[in-house]
Amino acid sequence: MVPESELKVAVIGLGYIGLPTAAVIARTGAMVLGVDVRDEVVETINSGRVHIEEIDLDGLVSGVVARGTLRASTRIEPSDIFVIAVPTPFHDDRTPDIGYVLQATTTVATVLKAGDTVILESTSPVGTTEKLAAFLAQLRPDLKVPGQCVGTPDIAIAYCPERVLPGRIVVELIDNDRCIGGVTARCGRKALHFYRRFVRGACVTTTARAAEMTKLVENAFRDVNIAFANELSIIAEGMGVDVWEVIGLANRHPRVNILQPGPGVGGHCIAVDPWFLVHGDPDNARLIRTAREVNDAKTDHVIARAEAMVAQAGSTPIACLGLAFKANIDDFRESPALKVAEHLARRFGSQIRIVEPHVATLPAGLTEAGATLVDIDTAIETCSAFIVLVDHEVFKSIPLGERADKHVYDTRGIWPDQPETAPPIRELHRSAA
Ligand code: SAJ
Repeated sequence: MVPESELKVAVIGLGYIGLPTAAVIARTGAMVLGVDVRDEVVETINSGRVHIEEIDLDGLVSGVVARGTLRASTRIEPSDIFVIAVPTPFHDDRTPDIGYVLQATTTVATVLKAGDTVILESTSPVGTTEKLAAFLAQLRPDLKVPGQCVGTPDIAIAYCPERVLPGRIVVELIDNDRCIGGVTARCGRKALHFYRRFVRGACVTTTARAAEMTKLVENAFRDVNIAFANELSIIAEGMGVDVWEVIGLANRHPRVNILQPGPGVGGHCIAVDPWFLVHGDPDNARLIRTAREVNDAKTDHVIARAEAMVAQAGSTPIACLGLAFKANIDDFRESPALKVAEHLARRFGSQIRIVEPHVATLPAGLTEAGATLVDIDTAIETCSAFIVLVDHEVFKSIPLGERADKHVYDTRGIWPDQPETAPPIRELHRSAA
């Protein structure tokens, strides 16, 4: 094994996963080069700062940059290990787009040499790592590529999905188990040695296809379970029952563990990845597709109820609490809260006030529609109606649940002790009796 201080690692893609991964590897003493196409991201990191909000990431990055074990560049350099952590979005028709993975592969191919290891971490449709190998073989016919050659390959290729939870990324990068899928068993073993340098959790090897599917299955599992909670919330609303109370009671059963309903599912993972499975087998992925549809439909349901509430509240200012896709983070990707707020702002314009403690300015769409960003105290003073879209910790301490003079629509159940929170009508129009 190459000694820690001499190991050169290139991490391609310095986003929510790539940057923390690069920093955690750099902390072990390896020399890490982070590569990104965005000049401003490279400059920010090289000055010891971060462009994303994530607990403990700023201190970690400033430390490894100061120590000289992490630096960023827009250009790749020869390395021993290449970790690809670029986005894998879907096209408008929801078919997977692995364009960034192939682009990163082209970049790696320019400096790849015998003995190197290429690891894909991006969430990918089953078969992507094999495609990456075939593509590399085309780009570098001088190298023996695993799965594409006879005899011992010159390089190793593996798939190892990230599984970290935004808000806990730095901890989970080290503590979570890793599932490492080699294109061949030898590739898996080489990648395993690398992950053992910085992962405390168990590292388990398998095939690349199984590792790819495992990642998709994990997120589809969560999506299906959230869909169950969201479906329950609409059924309970129609029956005049507090869904959070029912879930709390049902979860007292030793084998029941229902998740929490909300305004829909956001983020770049759970709202996207299940479609990769559906695309892989459209005829049989029936439950997975339905779960996606149920979760998306929950956002439309919340929009309709919120619109009814605003219309009934008259021309008074309305506060939307939260824009992020989930609690205590600044990430708005695929955020149902943002979708609801944008919809309300387009319809009700300057009547809409946004409270989002994690940002200094509103996204352009909201500002253009006339919505304004206010702090929570201003909202309490000036707004008569509140729509809770994100369960940020700071909102939980607001005593709005006890204010009979405010209309409240709490889509996250952050004031669960208030019997009025969930049932229909009273939930929406809790005004002075
Ligand atoms: N949500 C609910 N109810 C719940 C739990 C979540 O409505 O009970 C919503 C959240 O508000 C959010 C969305 O679901 O809008 C997703 O949030 P999340 O916390 O479930 O997951 P992510 O997207 O932050 O991270 C997930 C994680 N996957 C799993 O838990 C199986 C994480 O471990 C993955 O690494 C990450 O996706 C990823 O990158 O794939």
